[in-house]
Amino acid sequence: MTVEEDLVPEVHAEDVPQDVFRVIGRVPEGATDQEAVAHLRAAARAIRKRDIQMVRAAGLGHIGGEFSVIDILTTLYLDSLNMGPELLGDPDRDRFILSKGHAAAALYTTLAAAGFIDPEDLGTFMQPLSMLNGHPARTKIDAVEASTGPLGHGLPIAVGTALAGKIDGSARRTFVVTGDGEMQEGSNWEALMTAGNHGLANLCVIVDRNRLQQGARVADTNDLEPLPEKLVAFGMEVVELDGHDHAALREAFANVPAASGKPTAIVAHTMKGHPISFMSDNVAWHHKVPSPEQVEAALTELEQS
Ligand SMILES: Cc1ncc(C[n+]2csc(CCOP(=O)(O)OP(=O)(O)O)c2C)c(N)n1
Ligand SMILES: [Mg+2]
Repeated sequence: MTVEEDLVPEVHAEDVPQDVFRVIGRVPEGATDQEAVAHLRAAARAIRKRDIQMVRAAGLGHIGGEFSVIDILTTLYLDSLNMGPELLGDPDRDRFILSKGHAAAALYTTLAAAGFIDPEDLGTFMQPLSMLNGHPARTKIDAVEASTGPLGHGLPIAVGTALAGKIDGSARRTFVVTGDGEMQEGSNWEALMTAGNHGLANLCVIVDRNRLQQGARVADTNDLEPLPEKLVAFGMEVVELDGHDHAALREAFANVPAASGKPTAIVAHTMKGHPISFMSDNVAWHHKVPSPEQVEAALTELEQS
């Protein structure tokens, strides 16, 4: 079997369970910190379960980078963003851009959990004429603020979006998630330089620091370190945290805009494939499709997580 055959297997959707997925909704108003974190943990578990089923059913996807970013997406959409389906027409809503657009299935599942898209539509992921393309399309989904996929574009778009918000005198904030391998693209550093120069305090850049890119470790390809120091030098307010810690993520997002007036850059330490034992921190799982047995094993691990 060639590597490509291994990566793009013949799939039969009926081979794997397709759970009924329902809108989960935001952390309820007035929830304690503990209740909020419990809500987000349960939501992230459900999102991972549906995501892996979608990837198996489609025979395509990027499960490693999806599982590394799901806790970040869940915290943003179900708690931190001033953004909900009823606010889509409000120019002062917060904005979110998934610059690492290959993690689209994680975004779609989170958008369904938050009520932006019909959970039923998740079953169409990657099918002909589906709005759920392999990479998010602004032209197909209202809640997608920018089409992404080619790496190195989402952060520059987010900087323009944040600059527009500042010019408008709006309180809206712009959040963007980049991959760490993606930070090797020079366009990101031009964008950061602009954000620092313009003091875009309404911008929050989250680097999904899973230390892996496609087929290799970031450090073995084009090392980013010392990443926090570089971000400071570009004028950022830098926060380092565990990107799977919902409490830490909530606190960091709540602190945007930073009192210093600088843009915020969050280095979110994550694991690709988290928390699945045979995927976590394993370079093979960038876009490998799990077998039905691996889906079952992952679902069991998620139940116990
Ligand atoms: C400009 C560009 N070059 C190459 C690719 C193919 N590609 C998709 S994902 C990826 C690796 C990205 O690694 P990283 O940013 O670390 O993402 P993560 O580890 O979170 O999946 C590559 C090279 C692309 N989408 N865009
Ligand atoms: Mg990475």
